Amino acid sequence: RALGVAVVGTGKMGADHVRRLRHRISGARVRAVVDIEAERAKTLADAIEGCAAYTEPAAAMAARDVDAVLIASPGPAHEAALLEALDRDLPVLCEKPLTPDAASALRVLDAEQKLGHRRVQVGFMRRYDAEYMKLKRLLGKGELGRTLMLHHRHRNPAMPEWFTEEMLINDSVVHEMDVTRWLLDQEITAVTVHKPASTSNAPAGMSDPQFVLFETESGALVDVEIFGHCGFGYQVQAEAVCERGIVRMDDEHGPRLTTADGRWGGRVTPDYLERFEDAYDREVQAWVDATRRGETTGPSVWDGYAAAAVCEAGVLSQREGRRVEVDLIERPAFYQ
Ligand code: ISE
Repeated sequence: RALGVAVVGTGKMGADHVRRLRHRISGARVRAVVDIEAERAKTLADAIEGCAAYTEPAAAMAARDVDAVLIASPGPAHEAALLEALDRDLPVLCEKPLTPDAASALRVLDAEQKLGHRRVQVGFMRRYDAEYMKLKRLLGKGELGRTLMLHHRHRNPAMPEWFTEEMLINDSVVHEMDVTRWLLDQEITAVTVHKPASTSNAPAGMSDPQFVLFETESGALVDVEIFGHCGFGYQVQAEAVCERGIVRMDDEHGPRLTTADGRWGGRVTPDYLERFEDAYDREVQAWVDATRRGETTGPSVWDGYAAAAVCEAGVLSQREGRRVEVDLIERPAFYQ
């Protein structure tokens, strides 16, 4: 039968996943939606056949027709929902960040190991983006030799008003932490955050853009430009500098036009939901398919923990303006 999914959190991301599960994904049904705002959950559930509304994740997880959980609530609410789902041995797709800090991520790591099998896929959707997958494939072939540097650019048109300076690191740059670890197949060992001149579009108290430097186990240097209020659109680019060549992914995902007024170029996507639409679809379909086979694949709790540990170093560096080493436990055999 189709996988019965409870979606926890019905904000921007949760609502988009509900739409995706209903209209773009095969083999799944939305059976429950959960939000602390009861009215919001009810309005959403009322529009979906066979779907009930809840304000408590545990109540939704206890429902008879719920087989799996998609967590899309704000990061600080993830730990409780994850532990509840693991306690019930329910498969989970958990939006990034896994949890807001390394200590809470470690508690989830412990709970999954106690359970004895993987149950959680972490929502690092860039691993499912066609261009990142191409980049990963090229680097993996070995023809280009070792990767010496990675340059990332991550630009958002504007951030919501509740977005803090720390979130530039643990909500936005967390994606580059994950893709860097994944592309290079190694851990990030230290982080330094620099703050260039700030745009006047940034809210009071937020220095924006920021320039983040990662060091990795092999000695590769990785820089990230994070720009929260660039104004023009949503843009994610990466360039790998290798011993025998360069691989670059930029704005090629859309068509490039030459127009009557003598210009050429493409359109910049307005936000991440559009830019990564295909990646989200591929990610959620992979989760549904694996879950129905009784498997858990994709980014693991270890990946979520490692990113949280790098975030912690990043936020400290952002605050104190110095290089901070990443404090990581040894990788358990369970996650090898
Ligand atoms: C947001 O939460 C995301 O996950 C987006 O992918 C990222 O680009 C954005 O900066 C974050 O705020």
